[in-house]
Amino acid sequence: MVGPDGSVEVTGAAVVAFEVITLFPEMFAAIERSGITRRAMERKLWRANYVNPRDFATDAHRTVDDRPYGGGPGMVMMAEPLAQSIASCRARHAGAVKVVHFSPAGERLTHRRVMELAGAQALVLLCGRYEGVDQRLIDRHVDLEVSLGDFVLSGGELPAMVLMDAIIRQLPGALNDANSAIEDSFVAGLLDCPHYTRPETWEGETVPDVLLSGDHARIRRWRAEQALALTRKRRPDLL
Ligand code: 9D3
Repeated sequence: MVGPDGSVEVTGAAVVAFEVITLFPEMFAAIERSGITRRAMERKLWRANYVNPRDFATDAHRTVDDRPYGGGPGMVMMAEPLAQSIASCRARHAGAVKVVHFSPAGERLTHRRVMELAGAQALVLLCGRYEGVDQRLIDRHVDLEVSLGDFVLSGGELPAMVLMDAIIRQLPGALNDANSAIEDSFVAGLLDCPHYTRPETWEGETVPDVLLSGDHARIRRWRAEQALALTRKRRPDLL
């Protein structure tokens, strides 16, 4: 509901609780402190709790990783501190929670998966570091493994924030302009048309005449043609 002061109030809407398991909780300031995600948090559309597996380590050095059985480079995250981290997350939620592990071996994240996960009440986001996580922990506790694509990152935190951002902007009331999320999903399947704003001439380049015509039917048609042409050129796989 839009109030007289332009504020957007959402009552009884879906609220997503994220339980984030990470060695670097401070990274998540990126979505808590800025932009749409910050505003959605202020509107209480989502909340996050951060669990550091180091808090469940048992030695003086608070060790959470160890050398891989069979040898090889790098270190592996130990199962027990992660199992206890997941248990502490589950304990905060009455209903079912879904455990998502971010891994280069996961399935590629898609809009379809984002929408499915946006319906969850609580998501446990397990962010790995080092070479990976002990496979027994994954087999026992993880419901879904997600990758962002075929490039190498330093850990699961940025992928977790990508998923959180994608979910949050889909929550009713997260965007001021009600049309934005609808149009996002309407055009899903096509790339967006080009956009222009003032000034009308910038460094000798003008805005396409049609956008200044005021003929909204023509503008709609032009944008659809541009979107289709760009998709054919850049992402023919979408057609
Ligand atoms: C030597 C094999 N590497 C796997 C491709 C080792 C390795 C590299 C990077 C193991 C873990 C990582 C850390 N990456 C993630 O945790 C990760 C990730 C990514 O690197 N790319 C795309 N999506 C994701 S989701 C989590």
